[in-house]
Amino acid sequence: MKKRQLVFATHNKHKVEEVKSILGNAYEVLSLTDIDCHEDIVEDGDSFEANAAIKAKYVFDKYGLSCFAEDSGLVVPSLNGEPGIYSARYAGKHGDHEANIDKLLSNLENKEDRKAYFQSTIALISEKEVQIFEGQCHGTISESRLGSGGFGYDPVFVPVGYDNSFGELGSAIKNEISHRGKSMEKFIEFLKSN
Ligand code: ITT
Repeated sequence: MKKRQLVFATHNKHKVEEVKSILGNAYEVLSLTDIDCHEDIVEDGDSFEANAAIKAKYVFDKYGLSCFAEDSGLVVPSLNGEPGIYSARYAGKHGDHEANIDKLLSNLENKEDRKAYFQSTIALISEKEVQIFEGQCHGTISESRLGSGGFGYDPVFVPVGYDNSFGELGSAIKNEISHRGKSMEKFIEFLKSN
């Protein structure tokens, strides 16, 4: 049987890998590279939801393809919600994960409250209708990097109930408990019922 194709409007190859692994074999996931879209989509919304919808709408309007996009980030309440929607470019350059972690650790140096959560917001668009699916994963920010697996802030994020960071826990555990795992679970339920 031919697999159902899903276009995932992202340039982030780590997200693609995680989403493919969470979705399993039932779907074929096409990234922006796969559909030959190499433009930078300007994410100028003021929320995760707005930015996810901007990415999905861009692809829908330009290519006429139903697709989904995900906007995610790390929220640290004691830093007034930073880095939040600016997580990918917290230290200035988009996707400079090492510099982003350095800035986060430095800003948390004198803070007792190191609680944080990851947010994942998926926007699915088909025939102009947008559906939103959300997931969160709570934890704390470690004093220094622990492990080197995953991507982004994974080496400094220790999820509730664990002593290890996402950088140490491996993809199977991460996908089970992560923000993306949770938003994808709701997304998959929706796909199954439609
Ligand atoms: P696309 O917009 O192309 O999907 P992106 O990396 O720019 O890719 P976002 O704008 O959604 O994606 O920013 C997400 C950032 O949040 C990401 O670059 C990391 O810094 C952080 N982040 C999100 N999920 C994460 C995760 O599971 N582990 C570690 N960091 C994560």
